[in-house]
Formats: sequence, structure tokens, C-alpha cells
Amino acid sequence: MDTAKTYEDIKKVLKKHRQSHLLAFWDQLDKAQRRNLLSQIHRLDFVKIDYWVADYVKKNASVAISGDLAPASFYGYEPDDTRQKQKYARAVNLGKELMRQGKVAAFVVAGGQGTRLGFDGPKGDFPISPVKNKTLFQIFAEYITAASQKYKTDCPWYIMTSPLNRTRTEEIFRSNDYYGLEEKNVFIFQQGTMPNFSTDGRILLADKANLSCSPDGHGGSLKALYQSGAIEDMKRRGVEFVSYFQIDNPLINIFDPLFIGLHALDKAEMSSRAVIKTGPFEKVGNFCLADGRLNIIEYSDLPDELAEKRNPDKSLTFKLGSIAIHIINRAFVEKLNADGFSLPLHRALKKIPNIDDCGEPVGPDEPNGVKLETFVFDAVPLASKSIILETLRSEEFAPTKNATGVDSIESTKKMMVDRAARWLESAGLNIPKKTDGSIDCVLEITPGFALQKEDVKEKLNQIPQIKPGDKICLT
Ligand code: UD2
Repeated sequence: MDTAKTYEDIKKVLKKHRQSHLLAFWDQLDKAQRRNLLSQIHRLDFVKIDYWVADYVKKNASVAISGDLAPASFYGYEPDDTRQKQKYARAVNLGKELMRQGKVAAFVVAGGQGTRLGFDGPKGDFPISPVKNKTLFQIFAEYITAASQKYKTDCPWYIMTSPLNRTRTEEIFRSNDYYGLEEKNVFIFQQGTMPNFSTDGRILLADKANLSCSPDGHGGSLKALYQSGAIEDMKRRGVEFVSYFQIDNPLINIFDPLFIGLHALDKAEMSSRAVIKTGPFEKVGNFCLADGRLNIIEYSDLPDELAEKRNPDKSLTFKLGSIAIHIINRAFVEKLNADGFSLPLHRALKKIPNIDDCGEPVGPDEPNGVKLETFVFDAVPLASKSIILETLRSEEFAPTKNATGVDSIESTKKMMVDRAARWLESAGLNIPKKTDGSIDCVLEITPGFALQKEDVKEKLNQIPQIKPGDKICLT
């Protein structure tokens, strides 16, 4: 790069777009820092940035909801009638067949850190299992190993990281020998970033030589899958369906034949799992039809009167919550990228460390800047067809968001024990209970022992008698 020439060109561009402050400390930088800063600025698309500043930084266009909203229709956890029962049975067979053919891959978005859990590292490295303290990464890896054995195939696992945790995530996988998976079947890649802004639209500097940037949200996965070569890798392997999930839910049933099969039978491009919400304001997305098209509207963007709207039988009108589990067609991701798609931006006012005009660090106590990100579920309305399948919260949704309270480490561990107990009871075993009905032992079922409730029956001879106070892990 001819630094001097590039510097002059970039200076002009910055002036035109009112971002000249990015070069304010140029004279204090060494050669390498100058080159690096120029290349960071060079990668920015200033036409888009002007538009983001006007619509999303200085105001908040992202919450505008257009048209009338209606509740979406969905497949229930249990089929509605005999005809649907037959369809579910066909779907399960098809889902299993697609698994055997190696057409389904696992994909976790893991760009986030464990900060809210008080944990300094990739959230996937957080120990969560109730008896053996296995990490989220290990639980998912064991699930994928068990599914690969069950369907006699190699299920590949794609893991999206961010600049915050890519290196550490790669180290964790290496030092744990990929948790028994083959290295060639684990594809770790990094999502993109977006510049951070002051509320008046200036791009923030992290220090004199670097822009302040943040991961571009899980919506960035649809571009990152493509740009990282993950989609190409899937094509080479014959993968057609991507099972998308979040890093914080150890109850996820990554390869559910019913969900995969219904999605494929209905020729959908991107589908979702749902739970019935615990209340109007549960922190999950809402499935809504907007002008006849399926949308997922984040809880914070749904007007209160709609969140609280009720049917004549008092049930919530918008009762279906999105738990961030999707099947996405590989071909859909290819099509979006070939069409140069973009997802709507969402604005978050945050405390963003940066430097001021004198180059002094600003470690704000109050929110001082804007982060922009995209959400993967905003791709749902772009799909030609999309289905929703209900699941039971107790079977498949234990989001580990907080250190204590709702959606916490404690509630997740309890849900893992409760599910294990239910699976064992359904196979006819006695589980010790306290007088208040709560479970009086700590249980863990590893994916190698059972991927689903039905698998337990085949392992009855391996289960010891469970006594009050026992701590038992079935592997
Ligand atoms: C998300 C959903 C919410 C509900 C809930 C279920 C959004 C906006 N909301 O809530 O509707 O489904 O999950 O648990 O998603 N991530 C990245 N890169 C990023 C940002 C996030 O990989 O730039 C990953 C992150 O590691 C995690 C997932 O995306 O696996 C969701 O992030 P979160 O836990 O912050 O989502 P939350 O609580 O806003």
C-alpha cells in the first residue's frame, strides 16, 4: 500500500463524510500503526455509514413496525388430528433419513462472552452440567458425537466466534482434543464487526490507532457462513440443512428428526422452534404475521398493548415465543449472499470505552454510544416458506443468561436434572423425591447415554438404583 497516497485519498473521503477525527492522531503513529489504521478505514462503506448515522444512530428507525400484526400459525408439539399424526410420522422418517445421508450440520452462534454469568471467556467454556460440570461446548460436542454414531455419519459442526473470542475458542478446542470429535469436522470461523458511534454520529476510536468496533450481531452469521468458506465446505460434504442454535442452551435437541423432516416436507427455507411464552413480556422474540409475512419481533420492539393482547379465552394473542432454534437451508444462505442482501439494523445504546479528542481514555459510567447489530431471525421474512414447530420448554429450552434468578445458571442446572428425572421416570424408574415433590438427588444424562427420552428404555440394565441424595451421571 502506498501509505502517503492512500492517506490523502482517505482524508478527503473522511472530510466528505464528517469523520475526519479518525486521523486526528496520525502524526503520533508509527508506520505499522498508520498502515493498519488506513486499512481499517478503507474497509468501511461510507455511503452506508451516512445512512446508518441518519436512520439508526441519531434516531431509531429499527423499532418501526409497519402494518397490522396477527398471530402466526404453527405445528403443535402434539399433532392436531390423525392426518397430522401421519404427517409427523412421515416427517420423523424423512428427518432420520436426511441425518443418515449426512445432509444436516450443526451450527452454533458463539460470538458472545460469559460476562453476564460473571465469567471471563467464551460462554461455551462455561461449566454447566449438574454432576460432572461439563462445559456447554463439551455437552454439544457429545451430542454431535452421539448423533453421528446413531446415524452412522459424520455430522459437521460449524462454530461462529467473534474477534472477542476466536483465538481463545480455538485454543479451548485444541487443548480438549476437540472433545472427541475429529478436527476436520469442526469448523471454527469469525463473524464480522461494525464500527461503534457516538450518539451524534462520529465513529469512535478505541485508541489512537484503532477504530472502536463490535461484533455485527448473530445476523452476521448469514454473511460469515458464506465468506468464511463454511458454506463451500457444506457443499463439498453434501450438507443441505443447517441446524442453528445458541451457545447458552444445553437442552437443545440439535438434530430433531421431526423438525428437520417437517421443514423438508414443507419445502421451507428457514424454520423456527417456538415455546408458549410464560407471560406477555418474556424476553423472547414474538412470531407475528405482518401483512401476511412471518416476522419475528423481539420482545423489546413489540408494543405493550400487542404483547398484552388476549384472546376471548384469556390466552395471549401473541403467545408463541422464539427460542432461537432454526433450520436454515444452505441454498437459502447462498441465495441471500448472491443477491447482496442486507438485514435491518438494531440499535443499542451502550457504555463504550473510547478516547476523547485529546486522546485520553473515556471509560463511561453511563451509556455514551451506539452499537449496531443485525438479528438472524430478520431473515425469516426473506424465506419463500417458513414453518414453526412448538416444543416444550422443559424438554428443550434452558437459556443460561444470568448468574442468578430467571434464566440463570441455577435454573438451567435444575432443568437439566428435572428433564433427566422425567426421562428415567418415563422408562419406569423410581426417582427419590422430597416431601414437597422436588427431586431429592442430582442427575445427569449425557448425550452418549440418551439423545432422547425413548433411548433410556434400551439402557435400563445400566442404571443403578437411585437413592435420596445420590449424585449420578449416566454415560
Ligand atoms: C436471544 C433472542 C431472544 C430469545 C433468546 C432465547 C436476540 C436479539 N434475542 O436473546 O429473542 O430467542 O435469545 O435465549 O437474539 N451472538 C453472536 N454474535 C453476536 C451477538 C450474539 O454469536 O454478535 C450469539 C451469542 O453468543 C448467543 C446468541 O447469539 O449464542 C444470542 O445472544 P444473547 O444471549 O445475547 O441473546 P439474547 O439474550 O438477547
